[in-house]
Formats: sequence, structure tokens, C-alpha cells
Amino acid sequence: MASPNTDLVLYYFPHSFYSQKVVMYLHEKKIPFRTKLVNINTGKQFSPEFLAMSPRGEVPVLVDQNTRTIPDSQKIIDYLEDNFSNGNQKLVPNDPESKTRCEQLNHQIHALKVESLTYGSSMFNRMDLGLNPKFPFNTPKARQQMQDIVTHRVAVLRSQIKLYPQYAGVLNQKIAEIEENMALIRNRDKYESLLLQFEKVLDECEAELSTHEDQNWWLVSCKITIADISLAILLHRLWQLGFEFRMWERSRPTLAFYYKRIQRNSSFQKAISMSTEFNLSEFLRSPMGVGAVGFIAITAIALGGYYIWKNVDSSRFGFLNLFGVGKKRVPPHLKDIRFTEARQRYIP
Ligand SMILES: N[C@@H](CCC(=O)N[C@@H](CS)C(=O)NCC(=O)O)C(=O)O
Repeated sequence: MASPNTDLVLYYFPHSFYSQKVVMYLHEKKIPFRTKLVNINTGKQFSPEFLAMSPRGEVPVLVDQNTRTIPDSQKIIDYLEDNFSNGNQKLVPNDPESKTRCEQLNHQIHALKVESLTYGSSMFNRMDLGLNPKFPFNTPKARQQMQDIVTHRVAVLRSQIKLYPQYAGVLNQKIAEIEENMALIRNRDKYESLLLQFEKVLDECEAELSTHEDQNWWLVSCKITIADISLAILLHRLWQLGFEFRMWERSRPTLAFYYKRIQRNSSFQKAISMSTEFNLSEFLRSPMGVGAVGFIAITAIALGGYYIWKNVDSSRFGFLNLFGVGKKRVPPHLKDIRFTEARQRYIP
């Protein structure tokens, strides 16, 4: 991602739902920001430096001018809305009725347990859930990684409390929340009730969208609001996990149309493309990626060499003669001389 000269630094992880929301918001408002990756897959959220900014060990965190540090996506968005709306369009509507609806829907989406939904999708049979997960959520590696996180999360947090007892209060609170959420993803019926909570909020969105006669309207306004940002990133997560058939293709046509439209929004595209770029860089660093790059490089060199050997006139690149490479084309002005010399040589 570009790193403009700005005092805003966003600590983020590309696959994180909450990070994606803030990134889409920042792009939509055209607020310049720099980014710092915190790889929560490798435990970087528990480094002492990061815990000092976010004692729960969670991304995103926004640091403004090295003085204000704000964890939590909703608090970040509120802060930016209050302090960075000068000359910029606000993403909370002014009209009181739309404002209330925007805040209600945004709050309902924010309250959904996206993390439990995500981890839970790896705990049950894909067919049973009717899922069509997308990369990387469809790979055995990602499914295993999610199951491992579920298994070891509490133990990891307990070990962090031993290392950093100053955060014991907040981390113990987090453990209690995780244990409550784990119950939702260890039991199929409970997971079903979690899915129904998502569907209930999507029903509200479907109903809201259906009230607009103008098809160019977004969720509550003719302009994109913070509720659209939450909804867009939520729909993207549901699609990645493979819930689109159940959640909108089968039964919520207005939402399906909305999802198609929001995908053309450039801020949305920028927010979700971070994870694709990250996947690619991770792949290139993996043993398989290094092998693939090596194979491509060797094939390219071999094909290039073959091309030179077949086509390049070595008399124009003297050094190639050293290797006996390239076609030895006779320059037109020497053709006759050679012919004559050859004739002299062969005609006795
Ligand atoms: N309420 C927070 C939730 C943030 C959150 O749960 N972040 C997740 C990633 S989506 C995280 O950092 N998890 C790392 C961990 O819990 O170890 C927000 O809105 O920003």
C-alpha cells in the first residue's frame, strides 16, 4: 500500500474484518494514511510494543501524530468523523431520520460476532453448512489454522498474562468473552443460532433497501455512509466464507443487487485487495512459492536462451560469439565478398 506523508498510521492486518472497515472508510473519505502490518497469524499482536497500544492485542489501531492512540474500529471511525470531516463529506448523514437509521444499522452490524462466524465455518462440515468458501478460506491449511486458533487461543492469552501481568484485567475479560463465543462454535445448533442472528440483521438491511424507489440509493442515503462500509465489508466476509447462497442469493434479491453494486466502489476494492496482496506475498515467501518462482525463472532463462540461439544475429553482439550462441548472419555488404572468397576457395 502507498505510504503518503501523513501523521496518521493505521496498524492493521489485511484479513481482519475490522481493519478492512477502517481502510475502506479512510479511502472513502480520501484521508491520507500510512500502514503498519501486524501479523496476527504469527502472534505479533502480543508484542510488548503493540500491547502498549492495544492491551487486548487487537487490530486495528490508529495512531495520530504519535500522540493519540485509538484501538477499536468503531472508535477510530468516530474519531475520524469528528476530526477529519473538514471540507470532506461526512459519512454520517445530517438529516436526523437518516442519521438515526444509519447509526442503528451500523450498530447492529458492528455487534455481530464476525470472528465466531469465521472460525465456526471451519469447525463443521462444509456440505452441511452449504458453503462455497473462497481462497484462502477453502484451503485445508487455512481451515486447520482456524481450528488451531480456536483450540489454543485461551492458552495463548493465559501465557500473555504471565508475561505481561499489567494487562491481566483486560486480557482476563477477553478470555471470558472468548469462552462464551467458543460455545457458539463447538455446537452445531448454537452455530445455527449465530447464523440466524446474521440473517436477522440482513433482513433489516433488505427491508431498508427495499424502501428506496431509486436504485442508486445506498443503505440509508443517496450517498455512502458508515453503515454501507460495515455492510459492504460484512457481505464480503460472508462471500469469502461461502455463505452467499444462504444469505442473499436464495432469498434477499435487493441485498444481492446491492452487493454487486458496492463491488464497483473503489474504496471497497482497495480495502479488500489488501488481503489478496498479502496472500500473494505470503505465498511467495513460502517454500512452495520460492519453488514456483525458481521454476518460472529457470523456464524463462531456458526459453530466452533458445530464442537467442535461434534468432539473434551474433555478429551484432560480439560477446555471444564467445559462447558460440546466435545465428551467424552475414551482413549484406559482405555477402558478395564471402561468396567470391568461397568461390575462389572451391573453384580450383
Ligand atoms: N472491537 C474491535 C475488534 C477487533 C478485533 O477483534 N480484531 C481481531 C482481528 S479482526 C484481532 O485483532 N484479533 C487478534 C486476537 O484476538 O488475537 C474492533 O472493532 O476493532
